[in-house]
Amino acid sequence: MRNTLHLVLMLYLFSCQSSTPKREESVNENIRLNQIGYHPKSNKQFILTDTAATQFQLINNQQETVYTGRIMSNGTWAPSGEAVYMGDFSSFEVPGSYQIIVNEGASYPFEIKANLYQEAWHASIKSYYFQRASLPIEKEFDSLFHRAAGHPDIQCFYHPSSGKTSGFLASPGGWYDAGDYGKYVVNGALSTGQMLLLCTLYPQAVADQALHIPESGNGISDLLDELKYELDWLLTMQDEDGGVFHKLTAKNFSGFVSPEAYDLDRYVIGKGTAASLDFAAVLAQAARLLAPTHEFWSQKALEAAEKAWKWAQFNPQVAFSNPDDVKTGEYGDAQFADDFYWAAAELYLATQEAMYLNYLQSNKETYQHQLTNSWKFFTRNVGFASLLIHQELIDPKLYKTLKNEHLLLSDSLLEAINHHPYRIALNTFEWGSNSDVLNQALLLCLAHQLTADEKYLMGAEQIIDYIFGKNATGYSFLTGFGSKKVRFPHHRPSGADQILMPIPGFIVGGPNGDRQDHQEVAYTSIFPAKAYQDVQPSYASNEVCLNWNAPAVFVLGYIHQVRN
Ligand code: G3I
Ligand code: 9MR
Repeated sequence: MRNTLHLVLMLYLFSCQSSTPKREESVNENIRLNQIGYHPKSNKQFILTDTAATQFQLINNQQETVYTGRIMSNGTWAPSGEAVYMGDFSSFEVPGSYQIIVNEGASYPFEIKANLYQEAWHASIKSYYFQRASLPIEKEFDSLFHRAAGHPDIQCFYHPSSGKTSGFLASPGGWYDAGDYGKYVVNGALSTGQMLLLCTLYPQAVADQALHIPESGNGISDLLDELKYELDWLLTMQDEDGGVFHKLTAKNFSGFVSPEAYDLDRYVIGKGTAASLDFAAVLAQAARLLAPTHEFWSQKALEAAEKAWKWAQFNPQVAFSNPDDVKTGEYGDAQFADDFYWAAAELYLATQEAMYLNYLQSNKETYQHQLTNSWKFFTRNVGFASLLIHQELIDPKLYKTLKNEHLLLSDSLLEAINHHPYRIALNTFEWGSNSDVLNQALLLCLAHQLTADEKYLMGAEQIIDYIFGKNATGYSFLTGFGSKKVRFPHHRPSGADQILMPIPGFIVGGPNGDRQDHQEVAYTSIFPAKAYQDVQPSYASNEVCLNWNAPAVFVLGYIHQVRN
């Protein structure tokens, strides 16, 4: 069976390669553009390096030149070590299939069309289904990537750091965090919270049955169903006293084995302020959203959230760091102001109780976007976003202040984009840099939602161009999509399944100048914006992760809603 699949895939890949490009010239990889394409109304730019060209042509699939434009210099960019040039064909709006042609060759083919991102967006959500622990991925829901259930997690040991000394915890379900099989509260809560923001704005954006998952057909949005799979797991991580355990992992990362082949004991590890507050925040957020469809569940979720908040009031400084015998992901965070803020915001919106509002008013958080480690800092932005989306529930003065600050931040991002050789707003490339650009795009989408000013939407789209190939590596960073595809992500299920292609719908970490895996991986460039290797051992540039996909789900979904 696997051999037949292999053959089918080889034929598939071969047919893709032989049908593109249409021009005889081979593809010039120095032309970097959005390999999915462009919406007719969006900015349409591409980047060019190593060129003497002064002009470009846009050709259609009959090889006719439909547009000619000038190549301009965007200056040099230190993070990639390149002289960067750009072409712009924004005014050309005719749907169709095209290529860019310059002296040195042709680009990958791409499309101009409406409804551009639906497929990529749905895949980015369905990736969470493939991350489900304790459940088989049924053939019925994916004929290629089906697999047996992994990690029942019904009898997990308590590590001493959890504060418990005997017994077991039943903690089934939830999503694997990333390429590893750990389940981490802080990161799971943040990722779920970011996607719940999209559900708040567009509750019906993902219809029931749109994703083809086990819950499809139950009358509820498939996105909400997918998020509830994680929320139900989060509920199992609360201790009787209201505090929330930090993570459920083995003591070490496993080898590249499939979920069902996993054989390391699982432990409930740590209990702390960040986990408790992020749990409180996301469950209060979900309680509000799921109340119409899951009334009883919502009451329980809100009670759990309030209990976790109370625990954090009495335990406001319990930081987590890995015990000596634990080597899995840390998600360490010793600053809790942002977590308190997010939790207070969601609890206020869910209950309208004055104490939460008092907290927000007397503990103002700086309105900024700190880069890298979004689970550490971005939680405050989820709180801001929830408050802004619920203008009707908050004090007009608070709304006005938050809105002004949001637009100031968004304007500074747009300013940075307009002066950036690659038309993005990032110059520092660390672990998970793709999530940094995506979180910037999320902020711009919200600015568009608050103002209906197209410039913010265009900024978000330019950032998405980067994700799908208009970047210094030329890769399209969502698995399964684009012409220059990621093939070997650091993702255990994809690595262990004998299938040539990785599971689709995952955003990989992206360029990382720190290259923490340099002993295992030979990087072909040490320029930070090019420090990316599509090889399985590259955990520092090519892993996948819940909190890297979540802003992609939000941004692709937002663009899909407002552009079509
Ligand atoms: O910010 C500093 C920078 O100032 C300094 O120059 C640089 C020097 O190495 O380090 C930077 O911090 C790094 C940080 O990421 C931000 O880039 C840390 O060294 C680096 O260890 C840290 O990596 C984290 C990684 O786990 C290792 O703990 C990633 O942020 C985080 O996303 C990643 O998360 C893992 C989970 O632990 C386990 N599951 C997979 C997941 C994704 O890889
Ligand atoms: O495989 C691990 C990956 O899932 C984690 O995110 C990453 C975080 O540190 O660590 C990976 O494990 C590597 C370990 O940290 C160092 N030795 C090589 C391991 C991967 O082969």
